[in-house]
Amino acid sequence: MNIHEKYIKRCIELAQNGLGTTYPNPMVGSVIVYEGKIIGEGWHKKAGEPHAEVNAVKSVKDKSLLKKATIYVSLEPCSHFGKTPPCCDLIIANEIPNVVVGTVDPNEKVAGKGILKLIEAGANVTVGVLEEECNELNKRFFTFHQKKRPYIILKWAESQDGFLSPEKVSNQDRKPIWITNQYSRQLVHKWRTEEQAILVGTQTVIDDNPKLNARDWSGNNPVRVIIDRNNRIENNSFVLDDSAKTIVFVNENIKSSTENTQFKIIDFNKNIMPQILEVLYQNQIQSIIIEGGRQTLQSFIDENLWDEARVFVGKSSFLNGKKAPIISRKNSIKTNILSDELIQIKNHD
Ligand code: AOF
Ligand code: ZN
Repeated sequence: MNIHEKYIKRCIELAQNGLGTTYPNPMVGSVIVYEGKIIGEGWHKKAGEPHAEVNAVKSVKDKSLLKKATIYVSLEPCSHFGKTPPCCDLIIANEIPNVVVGTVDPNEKVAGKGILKLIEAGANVTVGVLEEECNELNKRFFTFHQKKRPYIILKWAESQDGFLSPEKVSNQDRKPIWITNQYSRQLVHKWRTEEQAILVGTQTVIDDNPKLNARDWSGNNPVRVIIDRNNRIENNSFVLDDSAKTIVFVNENIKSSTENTQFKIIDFNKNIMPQILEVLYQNQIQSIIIEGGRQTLQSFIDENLWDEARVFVGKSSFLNGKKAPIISRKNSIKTNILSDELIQIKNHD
């Protein structure tokens, strides 16, 4: 690892402090180095608040050193007036001579203009250090801007023998049947705080009556997204309790929207995937975790509309029941959470 990589790696570490709180902004970290020592550090904490570079510059005690320093940023410094002024202007105003950038900002408002502005102002700019890692850091933000849809994570739990649930016994309590252990379940709640939205289909609401919030981990609740073509979910379902922002896709508006619960009509005679993703994109939702059931998950797989799958395999066998979705398991990494196995699959298409 060379010197530039060492400091960009530190930028990535700093940026990660913002996981789950920077939406719709990316996670960004910045360090300022003078004579081989870090003299300032900062990261972007929350949309509307100062960018990483601003916090890094602010943290430098002796501002006169900036004129001889190098600023490292995991993402290209911005060139536009958004909720905050351009970071390029700050770098230029402080006469920081050297700028090292991890990766180019995919946001059309920036997209190379920041780098150009710095070069035109006479800065010595290096671009593309640990580029892949910097892109991975903001996989949600990059997917949103480049593919004009949220980053899609599929999640399910299956039995040893590949079932999502056992043969239907009467489940009058509408409670989920647990396949995984409590540690895996807590991890799922952590994941919910990391994504902007969570989606399930009608059958999952009818069978399990899930709350779809993050109870076992502190952080933001995701926006709940429900596909309920024929308005079949009951009014007393937890997902309609108005306790979190909720979008319900229906073919006909028979329930009225409230401030938190919005019913949106889409055309179920056409492919619903692009319509749903367009509404999510328009709502600035950069990432979504799809938590079932089989039909919903399989539709995303069949349309190749997914970026990652996280599959838990529990220790019990059901012998029969509802089959788990079918997905190619190449590019997968396996880990163990006590008795559960977690298979993480990346879609490289
Ligand atoms: C940076 N450093 O730390 C971040 C950047 O509305 P604003 O002013 O907060 O601008 C948001 C946009 O700025 C965001 O979409 C992305 O392009 C860039 N984010 N840029 O120089 C940062 N968070
Ligand atoms: Zn900025």
